[in-house]
Amino acid sequence: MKAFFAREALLPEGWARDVRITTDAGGGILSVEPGATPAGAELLPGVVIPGIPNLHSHAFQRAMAGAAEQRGPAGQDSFWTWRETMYRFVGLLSPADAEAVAAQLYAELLQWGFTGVCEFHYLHHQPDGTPYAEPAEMALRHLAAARRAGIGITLLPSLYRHGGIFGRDPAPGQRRFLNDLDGFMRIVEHCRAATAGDQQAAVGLAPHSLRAVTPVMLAALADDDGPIHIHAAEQEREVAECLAATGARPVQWLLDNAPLDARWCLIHATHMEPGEITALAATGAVAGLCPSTEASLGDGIFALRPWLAAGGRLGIGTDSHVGVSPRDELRQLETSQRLSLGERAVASDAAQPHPGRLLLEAVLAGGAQASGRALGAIAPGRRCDLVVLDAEHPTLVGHAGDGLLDAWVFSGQANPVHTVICGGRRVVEAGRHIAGPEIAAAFAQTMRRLLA
Ligand code: NGQ
Ligand code: ZN
Repeated sequence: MKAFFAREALLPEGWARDVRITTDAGGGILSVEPGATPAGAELLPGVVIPGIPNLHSHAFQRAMAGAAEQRGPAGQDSFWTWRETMYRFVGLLSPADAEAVAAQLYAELLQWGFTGVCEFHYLHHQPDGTPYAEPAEMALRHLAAARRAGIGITLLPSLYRHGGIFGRDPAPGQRRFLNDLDGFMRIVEHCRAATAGDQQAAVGLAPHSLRAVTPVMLAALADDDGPIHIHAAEQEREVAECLAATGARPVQWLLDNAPLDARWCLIHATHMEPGEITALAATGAVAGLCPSTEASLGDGIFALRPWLAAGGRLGIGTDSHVGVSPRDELRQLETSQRLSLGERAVASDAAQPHPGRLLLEAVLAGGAQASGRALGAIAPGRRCDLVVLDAEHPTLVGHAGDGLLDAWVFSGQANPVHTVICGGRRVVEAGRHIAGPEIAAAFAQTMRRLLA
């Protein structure tokens, strides 16, 4: 048994002082005692908040962050031209590359305070589409990277069969993604076997999108215990294609045809009509928001206010990894609302005037639900995932409580995360990942080759 001690920590009941947190050998929290003494405990140097779940990652895209920004030859760039670039890039990645890139990404996520990642993984096969000898090779590389970096992971093998709604032929650039249901389930089973008994890992399912699966396939996955993640309603064109093919918008189609409930996470859900917002919120499904990627790809602005008013659950992901910090995702989420509404402090209500606190608590709960793991709170039975903010850092000094969370989210560019504990293990010290240099060296080697 190990014990940590925090002078100040955010517990489910609110801010508490002199908190002693004991853990079991597997990295779960056994007890949380405010008003305790530090005797025999490791002192956490700062203000302690729960580690934040990242509910949407395509780790390999970390390697193309910043490399797909220029105007295309057709003179107009969009989500769809970015996707062409991404498909070309996909062809270059070996399993070792994928692992090196993922390890770098996961170390970065930890340094910024993400302690769990949902890896929405569809890059399954060799460049010509032939499965690897181990069909889950690429997924297992991500598991290896997560273990190396010390981050918790929810592997979400993705079912990808078609190239457009519903049942269009896939494009050559999608070859590495494709499986039939049997091939897909084999990958899921191998992921489950590799993570059995591992408290730092879980496995869910990810039908990629209504563009990639058929209604029959979706129905076959919908019995699973979850989590079940699916991209939905990210781009206007996708909404128009779904309307033309089915007579319904993507979220409405899912409401009508899939048993949406708390197992589900709809990634993006950017374009919803008011009726879709209230109906989706009522299912208990999580909206998986990826603000920096949604801005980068020109997706649109999520309707945060009506979603919150309807009691909608939400979490954040870094998706294409143009951003890698919870701070930036939360800032972008609130700031995009300000730009579109001409107001400030949109993510607030009478009970909680601080957007920093309101958004943090929302994404802890929604992110934990979407991860299918015991995350998101400093409480017995949860994973011991702790982020220690350096209260003496110039970004935070003089702030306290909810005001300190606002300062963390909305002020400056530096990173005031000092220490990160993940599954009871110290993985970031003095702002640096403990294996950072070795992980970065392997990443640099891969990047020089990929971009040469
Ligand atoms: C993805 N990314 O699966 O990586 C997608 C692009 C698609 C985002 N949507 C591919 N941000 O949706 O077809
Ligand atoms: Zn995605």
